[in-house]
Amino acid sequence: MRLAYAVAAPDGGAPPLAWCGPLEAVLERVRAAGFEGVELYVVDPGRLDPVRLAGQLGDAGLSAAAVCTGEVYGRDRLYLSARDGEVRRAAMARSRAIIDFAAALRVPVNVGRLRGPAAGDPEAARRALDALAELATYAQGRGTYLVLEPVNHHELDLVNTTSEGISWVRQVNEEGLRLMLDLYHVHLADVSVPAAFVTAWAAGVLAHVHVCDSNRLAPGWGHLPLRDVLAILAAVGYTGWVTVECLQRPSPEETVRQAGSHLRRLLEELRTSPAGFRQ
Ligand code: LER
Ligand code: MN
Repeated sequence: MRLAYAVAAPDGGAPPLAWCGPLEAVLERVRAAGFEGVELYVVDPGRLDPVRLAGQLGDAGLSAAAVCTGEVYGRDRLYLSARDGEVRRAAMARSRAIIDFAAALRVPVNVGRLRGPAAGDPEAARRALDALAELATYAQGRGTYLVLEPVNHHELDLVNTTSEGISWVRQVNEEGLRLMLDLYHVHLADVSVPAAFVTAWAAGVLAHVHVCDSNRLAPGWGHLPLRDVLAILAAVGYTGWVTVECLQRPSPEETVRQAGSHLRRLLEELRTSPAGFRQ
């Protein structure tokens, strides 16, 4: 598995769960903290040049891991389940533009809050599923795919648990839609954190992972069973990205250092003494 850190693309967004700042300096610190990649938070792809960004990442010795779309809902309130056709069409147009951007970087696109809520509307799930099917086909045609992220019930009421996520991926049944798990949402929504990761892997759909700690701070500053999750991912042979997506508190500089050193220490323990990993 490869470690990435969430970073805001320079498009005017200010995501609370990613490092927002002058890109060159941010990338240098992310690399220095031991990360191999960045997951780019994108809200307005029209303001971005993927070729220039790819060059900046390469210069910093980093790869792009994925594109995260949470702020399309969080800031601009565009979402795929919207009853209002204009909001839905705008969400689709923005999603296609983000897929184009991600395809140029050869990375998948996260669909977390972007799918939107149901808010008591029995037709909302159908609209979101239809939109996902259309976008999955669009992504596949451009050589990439979407990763659907179950999100806890405090944020959304549509696809909260891992089994709901697996069920949606199966219903859409397109190569262009897979599943991702965010440890924070899993611990709030699922019965068992380890079982969620094992089940998603066994279903053959797990393609991306987000981590943080129980308080949404950097890994190691709370009490989530991150060690167990990494042990499971290593044991099953997961080779995808694990992105740190957390509150940038007390500062992004301290957060990235804590996240990098904690994760690298856990992975080193796992590599050198897998049998004793849980002690
Ligand atoms: C938000 O809680 C989140 O986890 C993002 O990855 C997607 O919106
Ligand atoms: Mn997430």
